[in-house]
Amino acid sequence: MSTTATKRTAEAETEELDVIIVGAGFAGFHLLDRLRGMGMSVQVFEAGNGPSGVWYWNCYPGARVDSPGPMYQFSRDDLWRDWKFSELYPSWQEIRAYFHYVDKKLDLSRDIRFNRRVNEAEFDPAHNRWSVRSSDGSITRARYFVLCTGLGSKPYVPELPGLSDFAGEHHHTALWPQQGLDLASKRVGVIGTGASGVQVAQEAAAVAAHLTVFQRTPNLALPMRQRKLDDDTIRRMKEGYPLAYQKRRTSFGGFDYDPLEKSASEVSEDERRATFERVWEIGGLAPWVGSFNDLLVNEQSNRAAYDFWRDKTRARIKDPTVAETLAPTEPLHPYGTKRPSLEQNFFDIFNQSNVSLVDLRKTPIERVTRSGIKTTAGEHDLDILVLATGFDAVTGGLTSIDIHGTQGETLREKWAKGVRAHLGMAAAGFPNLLFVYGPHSPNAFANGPTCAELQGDWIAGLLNHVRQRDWKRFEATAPAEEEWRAEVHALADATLFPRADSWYLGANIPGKPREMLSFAGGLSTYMAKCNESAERGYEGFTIG
Ligand code: N01
Repeated sequence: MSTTATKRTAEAETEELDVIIVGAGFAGFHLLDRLRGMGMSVQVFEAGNGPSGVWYWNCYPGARVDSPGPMYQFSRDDLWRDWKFSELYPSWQEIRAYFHYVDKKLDLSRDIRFNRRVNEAEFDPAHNRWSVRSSDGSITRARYFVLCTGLGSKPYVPELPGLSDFAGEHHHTALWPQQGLDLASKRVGVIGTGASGVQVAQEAAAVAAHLTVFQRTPNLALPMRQRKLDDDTIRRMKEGYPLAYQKRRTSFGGFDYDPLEKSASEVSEDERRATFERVWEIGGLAPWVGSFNDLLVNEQSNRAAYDFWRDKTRARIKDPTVAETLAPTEPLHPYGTKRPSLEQNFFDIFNQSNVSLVDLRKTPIERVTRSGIKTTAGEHDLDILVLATGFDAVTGGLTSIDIHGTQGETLREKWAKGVRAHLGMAAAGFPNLLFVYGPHSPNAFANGPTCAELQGDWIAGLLNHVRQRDWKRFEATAPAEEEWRAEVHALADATLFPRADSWYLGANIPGKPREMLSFAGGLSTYMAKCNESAERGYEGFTIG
């Protein structure tokens, strides 16, 4: 922190806490409750004006989670017993309502400071304290600093020449106006066809005068199989919750199912087809992570899955040119190596007369003009431009805070040379700092609430261990984080993931090192390794 900032510390607030947490999403909520229950003084700093993490910011039309509601909540029975989502895949409105429900039940808000974005933090080695500065100028000190900023808290807006000239409204999906924006009877353009672009396009197609979707890479989206849940269905589903929550703690992806114990390469053509059909009917992420166990490692199996997806998808699209753009004969990247989104009628909207598709690979954007978008093929007049262009994912939420460690560099500077994060939760040179859902943890490959609970409990265990011994400081060692990095990369190299330019690899952000950011070995293996480290007295950390 600058000298000015340091001076301010003396003059301004001198509040001392045990723990500062950043972010009031699933991870922040879970840790606040756990650590407070251990008798620690804890405060959560949250940039939004309310809880729910990404769901506070992502309130664009159609935003909804693509984990089923029973999995997308805390596993505590005192919480799930009295809660019900009305749809299998809940909307942002219902998820926000869920957070308010949990907040009230656990009385969390009294320790959350909303509208406080944390901008800067510095470790003071003389006192083993973090000084944390937030957007209102206040500085708070704490023994431990825990970042629960999530995967997608730093929106990415690409450099589009002329964007500021646009006369209509333009918004990134994750910075959507809280008061909403009416798309009805407007000419709407959507740039990007990731999960956000797919969802907003589906809604816009239903009400807009015209919708133009600007696609650079096809989304190998899977059928969501959304449905309403009546009370009777919910009651029956709840009978299975205890087992499902037990299962999700030990599964590969933090869901109540695992990939099949069979590879697509070992079965007959008929069996392969029948299995693809079966998981397709289940829908959701099942055709991705509930299917054959070699789809993401074996090229032939992967191609079979792609061909199945392509044929199913093309059958829904009337115009052959549009079909070839949305679901090409030859895949642009292996199936499932970019995050498949869940769609309800995404491919059908292109049969409507008010929807058109622009293939940016053939006709790239030249510039944004006052009245719309000019591609190499012509102009598209728009009233509203939606930037569904994604995030500086996984690391962006952490590196956008100026976090000064003990080696004279910020976390951003350290990771500009490639991520190093022991067990995906701690970094050498940054004592008493931990992060949940961070790089080199299973983040992108694990259901959020499961990960929040498991990593949160592990972190609570570490802090308890340190506190009981009255130790002042813990820190990941440099060799441990190098070893962990090598393991993360080796796991990724054994898969097809490195063959796609995805946010899993940071490849969507110009200048970001291209490297695997997620532990691809599964949540259960990951937690076993974390627990092994704990059993050996937190191997890979210096504590004292
Ligand atoms: O972002 P994305 P997202 N010109 O990075 C395109 C979670 N999430 O917000 O693929 C033109 O996936 C880019 O094109 P390309 C979920 O984990 C979950 O949609 O790089 N296009 C891509 O099509 C998800 O995976 C939910 O060629 C440009 C799109 O923008 C993650 O967040 C809902 C461009 C970005 O897609 C991110 O999803 C929403 C440019 N200059 C998000 N730059 C649910 O739970 C980028 N693009 C349902």
